[in-house]
Amino acid sequence: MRYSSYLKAGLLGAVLTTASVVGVQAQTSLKLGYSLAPTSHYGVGATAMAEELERLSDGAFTIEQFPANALGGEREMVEGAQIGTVDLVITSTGPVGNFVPDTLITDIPFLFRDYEHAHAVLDGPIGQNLLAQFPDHGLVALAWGENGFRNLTNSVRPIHNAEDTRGLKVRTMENQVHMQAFEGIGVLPTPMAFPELFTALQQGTVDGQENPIGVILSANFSQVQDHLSLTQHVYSPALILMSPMVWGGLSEEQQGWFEEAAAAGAQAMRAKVREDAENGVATLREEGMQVVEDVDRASFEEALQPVFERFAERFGQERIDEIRNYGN
Ligand code: EAX
Repeated sequence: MRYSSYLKAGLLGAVLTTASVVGVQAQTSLKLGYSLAPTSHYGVGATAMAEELERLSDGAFTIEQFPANALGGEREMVEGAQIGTVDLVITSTGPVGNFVPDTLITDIPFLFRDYEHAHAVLDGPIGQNLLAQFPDHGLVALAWGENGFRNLTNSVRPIHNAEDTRGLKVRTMENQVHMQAFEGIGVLPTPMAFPELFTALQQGTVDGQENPIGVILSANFSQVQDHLSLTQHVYSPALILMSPMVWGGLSEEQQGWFEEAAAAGAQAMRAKVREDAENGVATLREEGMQVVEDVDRASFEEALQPVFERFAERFGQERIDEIRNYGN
């Protein structure tokens, strides 16, 4: 009896000691990089993810944010995740097709009708199968986030239809699908990393660029671009990526926390993208931009027909239609 209670007390002591030691050792801070300001949709998503992770892990994991390209452009951050110098990245799919080629299908213009359609595809089997491919390319994809529908801005003239874009020099992301599409409608595509873009617009190295309203706001492009056209020519997904170096060292339970926290981050990101898309145009007008709301989007789709044929050869018409018609 005596011996057993002694044993119990001893065991309890041991358990408590172990618990407190583990608690101290497991307090890990992870570096998360993204290209926009903390107030942007990426910042809102990062904060929601960090809060949920801290809650789920009882403070064992914290996230330190590196906004505004502090860890480099998106391509560099993804490379950093591969080699383990960056733990977590929120990135557009811009450069991701250079790492996981199958994701390029999601960058096809006029593929997604609206936000609901995009969410259904990405959260459903098609999107989840794409996320499952990342480990084969030295990356872990925790969730699809969101950047939003992209709109064209420029400093030369108001754009009402595809014809108006002819001969403009437009910065594109470092993305083969986007470059081919712009070339197809007679634009001179100039691929460039996002951190160089503001200066390139300011100095006139390029005439224009295209991005979701939230990015145009966050990056202060109204200071260097006079015209905005609500072309909504392509949906721009984002991804929450993790370094396999960190992922591989986690228990299954811990990995689950990261997935759950990333899902919460993605939801918050989507909500902020929507808010900016709805309210941001008025702000950009106040900041002096001339806005063309009534864009002839059909003219862009028509001009893109030859490019769509090339995409069909590359990705398979069936796979493209599967996304296009999803949920119909
Ligand atoms: O991810 O490079 C781009 O235009 C992206 O849309 C931007 O960095 C936000």
